[in-house]
Amino acid sequence: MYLMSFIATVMLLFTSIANGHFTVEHPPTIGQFNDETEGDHPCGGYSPDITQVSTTDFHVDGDVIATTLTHPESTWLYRINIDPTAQGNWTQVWPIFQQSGQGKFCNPRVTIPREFVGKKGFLGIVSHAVDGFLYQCSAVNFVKGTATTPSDCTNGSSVTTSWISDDQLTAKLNESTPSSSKQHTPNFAISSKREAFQGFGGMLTIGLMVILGVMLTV
Ligand SMILES: *[C@@H]1O[C@H](CO)[C@@H](O)[C@H](O)[C@H]1NC(C)=O
Ligand SMILES: *[C@@H]1O[C@H](CO)[C@@H](O)[C@H](O)[C@H]1NC(C)=O
Ligand SMILES: *[C@@H]1O[C@H](CO)[C@@H](O)[C@H](O)[C@H]1NC(C)=O
Ligand SMILES: [Cu+2]
Repeated sequence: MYLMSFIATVMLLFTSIANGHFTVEHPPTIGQFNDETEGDHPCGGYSPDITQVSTTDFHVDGDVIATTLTHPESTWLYRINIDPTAQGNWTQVWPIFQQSGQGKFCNPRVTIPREFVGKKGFLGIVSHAVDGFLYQCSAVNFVKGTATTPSDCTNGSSVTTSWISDDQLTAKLNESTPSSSKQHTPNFAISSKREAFQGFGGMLTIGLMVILGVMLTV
């Protein structure tokens, strides 16, 4: 009985640590999704070139941003720029907000200043969660009008949101260089810890903990 619940607890712990960070359903992101480099500014480990990527139309009077969060909580920044390599000079396009609860969050009415119509650029989504900052980018073509909301634009049943301020996220509007500096170090440390946990080290730790559990219960 004790053993069963102990093992269940260990497995639960393992599952929560092995989870990814977040993904974007809409608009489509650029570059291969990589969980390990999602903390790399500006696009999660992908160095974009607007001349090399295909763009998705994004309607300035209202369009959809849909994400799936695999952390229990995150604050979010939506930002755009028209730099060919997505460096700096970002414009914020939605107030920073906090999501509580894992799962899908679909925002069907993100608006963009009309001066961007006819321009190609990037929509960047930044998550500030328990293991630091995480990034994804979509390459977009800003067009007039309002998008129709797709039927899969839904919110997870346990997801709630609230307005919040987050100075560190706001500072990301001015960040231009890829974060190879000290700022990235805490992120890296956590991500390598997670990697180790997922690998052999993790199995060994869990094995030892289970053995310990057996010894404690008999
Ligand atoms: C920053 O972006 C805005 C709008 O995208 C543009 O008008 C402005 O010239 C840019 N500034 C710099 C320094 O590139
Ligand atoms: C998701 O929830 C937000 C508010 O938290 C709401 O503005 C939005 O419309 C919801 N999305 C859908 C698809 O209902
Ligand atoms: C971005 O940098 C400019 C110039 O250095 C500064 O005036 C502005 O306040 C900064 N914005 C944010 C959001 O940090
Ligand atoms: Cu994460």
